Amino acid sequence: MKSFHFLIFLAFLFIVNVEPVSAQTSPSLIADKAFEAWYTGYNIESVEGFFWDNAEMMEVVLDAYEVTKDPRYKSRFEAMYKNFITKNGADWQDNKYNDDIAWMVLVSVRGYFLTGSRTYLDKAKEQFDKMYERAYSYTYGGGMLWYHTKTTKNACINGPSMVACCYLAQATGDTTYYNKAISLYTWSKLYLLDAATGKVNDAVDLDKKTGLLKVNRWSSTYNQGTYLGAATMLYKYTKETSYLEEATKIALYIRDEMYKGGVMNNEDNGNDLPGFKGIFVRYARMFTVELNRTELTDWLQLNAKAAWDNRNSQDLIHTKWATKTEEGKPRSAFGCSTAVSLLMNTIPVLTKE
Ligand code: 7K2
Repeated sequence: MKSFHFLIFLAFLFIVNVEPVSAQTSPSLIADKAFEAWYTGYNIESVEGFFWDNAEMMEVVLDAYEVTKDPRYKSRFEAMYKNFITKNGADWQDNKYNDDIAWMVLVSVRGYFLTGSRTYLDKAKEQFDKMYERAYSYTYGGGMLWYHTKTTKNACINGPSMVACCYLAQATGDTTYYNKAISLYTWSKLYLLDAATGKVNDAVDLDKKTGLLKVNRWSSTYNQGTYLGAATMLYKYTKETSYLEEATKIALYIRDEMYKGGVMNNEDNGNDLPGFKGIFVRYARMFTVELNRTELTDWLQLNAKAAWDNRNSQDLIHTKWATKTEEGKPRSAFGCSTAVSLLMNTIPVLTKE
C-alpha cells in the first residue's frame, strides 16, 4: 500500500512537472534559469542603454559561454556584439571615457579567445592602442587617465587596462603588452593599490587648490575585481610571489574588510554601481580556478545561495543579494546582471573537487 502511494506521488510529480530536487539545486541549472530570465526579460540582445553597461553585460554572456560551453551563449554574444557595432560604430574613440573603451577591449579580446574569430582580436588591439596613446601619461609618475581631457587617474581605467594588456599579450604574442601591465600595476602601488592590505582606492587626482595629489580612498567591488585579475595574471606570467601575495590580500580585503564575510548587499545607487559586482565575481573565479585557491570559495557559495534565494517570482535578482528582489522588473538590467554573473562564475568554483 505504501509503495502504491509512493508511485502515485511520483506520477503526480511527473504530471505537474516538478523537477527532482537534485536537478533543481544544481548550480548549472540555477545559473541557466537566472540567465534566461534576465536575458529575455530585459531584451539584453537589443543593447539598449549605456555603452559600458552593454560591454559588461556582454562579458557576462562570455562568462556563461566560457563556463558552460553551451553554443546558445556563443550565438547570443555574437548577436549582441553585432548590435553593439551597429549602435556605436566600429571606432569608439569619440567616447571620452577611456574606461568605456577598456571594457569593450576586454569584451573583444575575450570574444576572440572564446570564439576564435580574429576580427574581435583586431578590434581589441586597434581600439586599445588608440586609447592607450591618449590615456597614458607621466603625470603622478605614470598610469592612465580615466577621462580624455580630465586629470584624474582612476582604478576603473588602470584595472581593466592591466587585464586587457595581459590578454592582448597572450593573444598576439607581443610581450610589450605585459610590460605595460607591469608598469600600470607598479605605478598603482603608489596611490591606488595598498599592497600591505589589498585595498584598492578609487582614484588619484591633483588638488588644484593645494597643488597636492589627493587620493579618493573609496573601495568598490569592480576595482577590487580587476586588480585581483591583474595580480593573478601577472603572477602567472612573472611567477613573482609578490603578485600572488597581493592577489590573496585583495581577495581577503573585499571578503573580510568590505563585507565582513557576509553577503554583498550594497552598490545599488545610480546607473554604474549596480553593475559592479558582476565584474568582481569574474575575477574571483579566475583567482580561485587558475591559482587553485580556496579563500573565496565558501564566501562565494554564501553569496550565490543568498542571491538565488532572494530572486523574485520571475527569477530576476537585483544587485543587493541579501535583499528580496522586488516583484515586477527592477529598473536596471545592468543591476540584474550581477547575480547572473555570480551564478555563472561560481559554477566551476562550487563544482570543483
Ligand atoms: O568616478 C569614476 C570611478 O572612479 C568611480 O568608481 C565610479 C563610481 O564612477 C566613475 S566610473 C563610471 C563610468 C563608467 N564609464 C561610463 C561613465 O558613464 C561612468 O561614469 O562612482
